[in-house]
Amino acid sequence: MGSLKARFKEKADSLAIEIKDILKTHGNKVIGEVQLSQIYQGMRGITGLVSETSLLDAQEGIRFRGYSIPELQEKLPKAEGGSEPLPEGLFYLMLVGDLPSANDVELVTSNLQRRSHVPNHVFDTIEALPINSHPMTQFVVAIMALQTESHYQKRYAAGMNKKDYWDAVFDDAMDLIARLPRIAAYIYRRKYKNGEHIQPNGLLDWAGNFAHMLGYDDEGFMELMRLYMTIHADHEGGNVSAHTTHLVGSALSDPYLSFAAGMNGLAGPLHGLANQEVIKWIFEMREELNTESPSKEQIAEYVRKTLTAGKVVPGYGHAVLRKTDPRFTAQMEFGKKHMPEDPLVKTVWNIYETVPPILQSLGKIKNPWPNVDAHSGALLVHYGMVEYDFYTVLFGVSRALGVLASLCWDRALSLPIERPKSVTTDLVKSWLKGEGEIWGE
Ligand code: CMX
Repeated sequence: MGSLKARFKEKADSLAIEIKDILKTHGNKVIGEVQLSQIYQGMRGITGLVSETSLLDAQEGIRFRGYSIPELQEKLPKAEGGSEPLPEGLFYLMLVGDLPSANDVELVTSNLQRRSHVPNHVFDTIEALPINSHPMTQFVVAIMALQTESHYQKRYAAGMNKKDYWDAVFDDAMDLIARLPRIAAYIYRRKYKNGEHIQPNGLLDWAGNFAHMLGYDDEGFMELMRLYMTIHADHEGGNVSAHTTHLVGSALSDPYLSFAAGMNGLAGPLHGLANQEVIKWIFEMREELNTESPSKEQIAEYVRKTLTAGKVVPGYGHAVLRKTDPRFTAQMEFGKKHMPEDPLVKTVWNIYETVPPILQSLGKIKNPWPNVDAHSGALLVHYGMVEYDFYTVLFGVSRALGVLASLCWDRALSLPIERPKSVTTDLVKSWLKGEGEIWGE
């Protein structure tokens, strides 16, 4: 079997032919209708994108190339002595579409190790930022500084044939995934550990080495990182970080520009930043109530207070999901196995029993159940990572696996520049008076 790049290209070429055929025969097939309310309400429920790497079902949750999270935990190769999947294996699965063997994953790990050098000017750029800059700001600035290394940008400037776009995107995607843990760990050690940096350990897997560079060599934390990097990697194509990366990439911006844009979206509190908001909210609750272990009644009272103050309960609700997020469940299982008596983790479980009926009683929230962000912070705090404003960077490193695999597919399938139609309310009003023609009628 050839290299990962060759396997990807083979799969992409065959799907491109299939898609051409599908569109030739069924291109006019109507797959849905759009109501006026949807264009004012975040395009919720409008199918308008193709993303090959994963698919979200409102009731069942995420499946990566058809595999649920428990199935990934069972079928993907693991580190020696470990029981959580190696995220490099998920990357392979999302990119190629087949489950990797242990040898396939080893090859991805060593390929990433070879590509992991971060040039000094990236660290200098991070150092130029005030230390109190938010870690996500430092992360995005560092990704932009790293853009000097883009194969795509250089080859495009030299007149690359459009048939080769995918090839340059593939190399940039691999380089970025290889280098992001080093950059993220640098930001963490700079901001919270007096700039005492830790050199990579080339004998470790991608997530294990990330844990090591962050300063956590505990095997439990390494296992948590493997699970964390796996479950946060992708959530189909319409979420803000995935959609933004795809959209910016559609203008043929290189993967560094596209991924940095996606990370700016991930930094929003309704998206990835919710993971820091959850722990901040729980810490504030504990401080206000002066207890490490608030009762369910106290939690309920605090939730009502949060809602009355016009704030969201972080970690709850979802634009597509309509049940408990299986990514929450996977983390709950991890907690039961590794830290069942941890008071913060138990508080997360008590919140899970308390919040949904309260949100449900409001009558307007479509999904009262927890999402991925409701649990992750408590597991990190257990191992000593209490600096919650760093959490979204961890999410970002993981999300690179999904959105960059998708970007490879975008260019390999030659998807065009994205450009949906927008309208003004004046035009809507004229439609309603019967004066204008509504598209599609
Ligand atoms: N707490 C309080 N109110 C909530 C809520 C929550 N957790 N979730 C939804 N609502 C409110 C909405 O703000 C909206 O109120 P208004 O009508 O007054 O504007 C109403 O309920 C209806 O919203 P919805 O259709 O159920 O939810 P949306 O699809 O619009 O939004 C989401 C989805 C995730 C942004 C929202 O549930 C939310 O803000 N949750 C808290 C933040 C969070 O955990 N985000 C992380 C999501 C996962 C991720 O991307 O990482």
